[in-house]
Amino acid sequence: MNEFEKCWLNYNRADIVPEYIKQIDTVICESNSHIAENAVNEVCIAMKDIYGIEINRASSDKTNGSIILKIFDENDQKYAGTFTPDKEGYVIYFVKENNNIIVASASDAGVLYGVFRLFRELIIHGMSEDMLICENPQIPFRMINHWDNMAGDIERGYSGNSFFYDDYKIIIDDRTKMYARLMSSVGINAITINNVNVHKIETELITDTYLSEVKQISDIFNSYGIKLYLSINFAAPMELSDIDNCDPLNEDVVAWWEKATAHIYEIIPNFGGFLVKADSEGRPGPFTYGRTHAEGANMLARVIKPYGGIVVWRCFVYNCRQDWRDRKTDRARAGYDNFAGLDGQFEDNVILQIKNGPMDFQIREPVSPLFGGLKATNIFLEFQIAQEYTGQQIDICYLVPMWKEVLDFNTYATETATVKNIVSGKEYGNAVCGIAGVTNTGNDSNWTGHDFSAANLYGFARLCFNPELSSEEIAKEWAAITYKDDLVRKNVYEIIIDSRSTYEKYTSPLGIGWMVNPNSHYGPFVDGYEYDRWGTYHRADRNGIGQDRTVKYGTGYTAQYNEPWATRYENVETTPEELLLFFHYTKYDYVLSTGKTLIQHIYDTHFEGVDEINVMIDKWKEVKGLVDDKIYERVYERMNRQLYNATEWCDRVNTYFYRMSGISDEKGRTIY
Ligand code: GCW
Repeated sequence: MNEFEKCWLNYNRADIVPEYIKQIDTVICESNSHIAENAVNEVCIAMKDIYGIEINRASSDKTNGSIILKIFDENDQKYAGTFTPDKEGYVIYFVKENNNIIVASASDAGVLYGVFRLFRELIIHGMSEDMLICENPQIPFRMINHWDNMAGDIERGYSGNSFFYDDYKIIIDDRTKMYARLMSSVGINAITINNVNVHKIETELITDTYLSEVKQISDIFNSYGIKLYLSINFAAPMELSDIDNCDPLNEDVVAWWEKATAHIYEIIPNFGGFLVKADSEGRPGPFTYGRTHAEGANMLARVIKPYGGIVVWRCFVYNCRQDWRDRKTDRARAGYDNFAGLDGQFEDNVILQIKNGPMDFQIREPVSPLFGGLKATNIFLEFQIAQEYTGQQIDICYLVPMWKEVLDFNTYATETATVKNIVSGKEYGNAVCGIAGVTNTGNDSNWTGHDFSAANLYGFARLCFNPELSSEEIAKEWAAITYKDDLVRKNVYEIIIDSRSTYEKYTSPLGIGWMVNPNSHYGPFVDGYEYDRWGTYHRADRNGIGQDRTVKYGTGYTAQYNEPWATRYENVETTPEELLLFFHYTKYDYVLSTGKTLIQHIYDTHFEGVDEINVMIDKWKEVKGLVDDKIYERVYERMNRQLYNATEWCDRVNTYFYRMSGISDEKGRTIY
């Protein structure tokens, strides 16, 4: 087993133990469920690690000096005012007269979340006598997707190998539990443990070959309030039986799924459901049989419904065999073209999972128009916490600001249909909706490769719990619970807070995307995908650059948006400038709102991006000696790799456009 650290649960020892903490010597909890036991354990761990105080569990007749974990009742209501916690919400308050701290919820899972929240609060703000924290999670499903393969590698994994699998075997050890603690501490309640690209071997995860071990992981997850889900292979009946097709309307296929599903629930009664990538990048799906995605998803949904399971169906369906000469086929259109027409046709336990943008997790994309196109369908929003196109956990790129933009985006399906209102269920009144994140974890000792990438994992979960939190609040919170020293907290905050903008500056400009090395997706290669089949073109020539996605001259993509977006994106003048090249072919001498020409903007931002990394490195150097040397060195090493990468991006992009356009940098800096 690789060594592992505790990330944001590595509670730092407090220098001073406050009086109210010194008075506490017991934890009281009436429930004996596994989740409640873990809540009690978490109180003991935190008291010991943070304050050096060993406490014991006491019976409920003890009247003072306790942390009391309980099911919410009228007594708590007196303190909570008009607020009532739901099953995953909590109320936390302090009763001065007897020095008790109360954590109350409608369920044990909510109590557990409340315990984690309590100690976060104590570390960051300390406690006031009138402390009252009332919170319900805003998003019902807060899901993590692993792209882990049973061979042990992770698709787009940048933090070592899988901690779930090694050499086709399932691993269950202390790390599994630590992982469940970490996820539970920030309110994650659903996890898929295998890649959406389900190979032959992972197809067998739903069979007796692996089910009893999957159950063990599920039990650990359950004891922290998390349900386990599996990615499945739509062609499983073909892979695992004699049936020669996977047509969703074939009775034999349906019967096969019924039997397989009944067996899964026999072994794992609390199994969450299936995640499906179908007809996407070579995966099997209903299209082969002339069936729609509604027919495909509904077949599985009906099979799993009697057990309370759900089917999460991904909308990442597009033609990945395009011809670069063809200017009409537009990958950005694909999600909407394939799914908007199916609105209202899905079973109520089907959820469509939509990537935040219409392409593929680039540093800048518009919000997928599909969010505004589906009004009668359950939706999960999919983010990529793993930094596939955003620096691969070598480059620092704090993604929370980008996710906030997506959540706040108003689709104008109605006046109030922001993405966050849709995925929280507020907009259309549905309970089955949420956010899923492709995780950035692996078996590296610090879990996320770059120490600062943990801020993305943490931030993702915090946003799922409360999308109203600001990027700044989340970054500060994470830095405060991760690091003890004030200067370290401050400098780390300053390093990460604008790092998304820095990354954008030195990579692909104004929403154009890609320009990366094919396959690896790290490092610059301006024409890397330009003549390829993936449909990701920048179309640069000697006069300008950009994709024309207008109705008038281009692919017609802008029409997929509701008004006023459709008109705004259709016209160059009203297109948000950061997305200019996503929507319009633009000449190099086009003047931006800053007064700069497009070409000068490209040169300037690229040089600025590199300069900003140098500032980040200086800030890190200031904390040498204030963090553990091992941590200092591994972060420093990655920052230098980032500097190298940024310089390479800057020089290649600038040189490329200088050679294309023949226009010099007006500041006369070196372009090769
Ligand atoms: O962007 C692509 C990635 C693939 C990934 C796919 C997807 C799991 O490069 O590695 O496959 O997205 O989201 O399905």
